[in-house]
Amino acid sequence: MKNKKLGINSRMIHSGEFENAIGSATVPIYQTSTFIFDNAEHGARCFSGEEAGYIYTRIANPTIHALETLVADLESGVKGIATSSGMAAVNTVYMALLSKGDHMVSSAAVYGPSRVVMEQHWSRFGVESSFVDTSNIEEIKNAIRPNTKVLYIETPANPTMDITDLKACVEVAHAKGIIVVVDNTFCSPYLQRPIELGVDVVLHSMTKFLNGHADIVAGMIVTKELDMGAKLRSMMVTMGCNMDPHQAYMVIRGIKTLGIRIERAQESAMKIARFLEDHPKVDWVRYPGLESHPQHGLAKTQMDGFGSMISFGLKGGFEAGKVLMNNIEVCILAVSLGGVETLIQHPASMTHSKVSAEAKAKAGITDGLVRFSVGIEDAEDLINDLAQALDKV
Ligand code: LCS
Repeated sequence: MKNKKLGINSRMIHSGEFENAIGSATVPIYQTSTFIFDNAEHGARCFSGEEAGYIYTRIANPTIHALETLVADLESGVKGIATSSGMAAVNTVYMALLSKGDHMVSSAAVYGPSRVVMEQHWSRFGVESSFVDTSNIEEIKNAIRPNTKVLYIETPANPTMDITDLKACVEVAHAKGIIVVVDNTFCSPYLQRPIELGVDVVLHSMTKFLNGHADIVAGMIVTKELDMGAKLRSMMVTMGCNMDPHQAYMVIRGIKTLGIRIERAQESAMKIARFLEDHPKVDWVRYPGLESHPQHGLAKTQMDGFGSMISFGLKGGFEAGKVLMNNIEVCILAVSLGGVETLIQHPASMTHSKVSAEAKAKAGITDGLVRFSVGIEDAEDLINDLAQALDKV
């Protein structure tokens, strides 16, 4: 972590550990499944932990290690554990931190599968869960039980854009020995570093902003403490949800432009949010940068910028939203987010379709909600595109 004192944009380019044997300007792709031992004794020492050394790519690989140390540095953590996808990161955390009879309190609005896997699958192994509005600290306090082990938060939440006060959560949870986990996908470390606010574990779908080019699926876990890092790494290795070296190379490449991509996208997002708020066919807009966002004040202090995710609803509800989605020309109708291209999707029938109707209603994921991930195209083109599609509504 020799670059710790540099600014975050410099660290995006220069952080990350790798042994540079021949002066490569970028991190090479070590596309190998296994590593040669000097002799039998060396192999035994690597396995016993007596000597550090690469053994097998599911356990560790130099390209993946460079990415893990890079993201850990950006998140102000001590250990990074790369995973094959964001869901692999979510499940590694659930499996390592929750046992039969344990309970998790989570934001009600989270990425659909992060909730569904808990309610439909981890419940089969005796793990209990409660999904509450974590933007209201009282709801968290009321949901905590004697067996609560994990508080799991998404802020801003997918797709409602609700914002949770992380410092307040840490205070409440740590007083009861509860581990705080934050899915930081919507912000990336460029906009929010939960570990600096006391959070224990941060995870990412790096498929989104960190990679940023809609061409890779990848995940990452970062921990505040070394022991927690070792525990989660051991679970990732055992479950076999490791990253591939090529995937790691692509994400390292993407991260180099994370700062400029986010600056550009969030500048456009602010303009688009204001355009939508003023449009007669738009019923409501949820963007942390708007004064009308209920947690706008908290967003200003907790985040270093408002990001590029917007949720909104049209006066004509879902039918009007469908007309909008079917008539966009520059924006792309697709799930995922955080890439250079602007994406539009309908959570109730797409990313959150497996969440029960009752849970969706309680979490504020209404049928009329349309989610917008602003890319780095010209803002004027995006606004003109929305305007022409809204004309058809
Ligand atoms: N966490 C959040 C906040 C996400 O938005 C996603 C994916 C995941 C975790 C899972 O990551 P993955 O395994 O896909 O890398 N979110 C998606 C979305 O909103 N649309 O498509 C995927």
